[in-house]
Amino acid sequence: MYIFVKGYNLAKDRNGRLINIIVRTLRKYIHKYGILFLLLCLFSTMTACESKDILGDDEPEVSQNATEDGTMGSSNDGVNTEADKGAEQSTAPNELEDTVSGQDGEETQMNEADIDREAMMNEYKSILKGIYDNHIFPDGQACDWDGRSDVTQNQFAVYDIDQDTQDELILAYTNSSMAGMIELIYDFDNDTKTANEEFREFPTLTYYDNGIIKADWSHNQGLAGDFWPYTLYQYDKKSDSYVDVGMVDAWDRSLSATDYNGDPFPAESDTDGDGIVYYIMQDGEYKLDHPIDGAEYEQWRDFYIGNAKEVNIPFINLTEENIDNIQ
Ligand SMILES: [Ca+2]
Ligand SMILES: [Ca+2]
Repeated sequence: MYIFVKGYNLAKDRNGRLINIIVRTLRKYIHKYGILFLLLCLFSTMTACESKDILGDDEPEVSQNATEDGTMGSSNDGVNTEADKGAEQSTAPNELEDTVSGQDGEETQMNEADIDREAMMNEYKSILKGIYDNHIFPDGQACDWDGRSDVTQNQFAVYDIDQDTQDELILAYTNSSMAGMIELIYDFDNDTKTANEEFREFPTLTYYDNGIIKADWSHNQGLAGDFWPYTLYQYDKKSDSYVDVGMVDAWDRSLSATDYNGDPFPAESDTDGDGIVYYIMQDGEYKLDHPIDGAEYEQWRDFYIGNAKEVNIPFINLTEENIDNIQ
């Protein structure tokens, strides 16, 4: 056997002289043990070579399996090295990012594909023409138009203000009496192919990039001094509309020591002693019965506005040409 192995190894060196020796040796063994033994040797050699090839093909897969279950690295007799582990850690987040971005791309694509943009623009144009030509809002309410004033001084924008990837129609009807001034946001319902009113307020609004709208009141009750009362609205994805999250008013003692009912300034609530207290009303009812001080008010305000940035809506005038050009 030793001679056979030795002969085989030497044969690999393609040394013709030794091949002859091997052939002679094989003949000797064939004569002695028969053809069966020779076939057994050849089969063993071939099987060994085949196994090596299969292992070579499978190596990446084995490595991958080891990284996936996270257990083979420690139980694989050091085959899975620290370098391998490092490679796992560096590839896993990329795979995750790819997956996430792939989903995002798919979602965005689906949204874009789902929205009937032409129907949306036709609906928005119809609303704008109704106001421009007939001076009527989509809900049937007449615009506060005196028959003379320039309707093109009102403004509109097609803009995704609530960041739901779909453009809204924002209309600022301001060329009217104060009572008739209004700002409206319409959103397009792709299922019904109609526009829905998403928001309406007096047009002294500040839009923020986090879905908050600060709506300054058209009037001041008179006790707040430099502070102007307002209502905060927050975009609610579920209802696809803006929800009133609270209105705020204040009382500046330097303007009046008593309110309209004759009640005195709530000095006990003015802990910082600056002569101003605030009222946050979250149930929609105007009621000055729970004064709070500046720190608490600012905490509430910052919760909603914080570092959010103001959004400048790209308003354009309500002209026939501008209406026709939206797309
Ligand atoms: Ca939107
Ligand atoms: Ca105070």
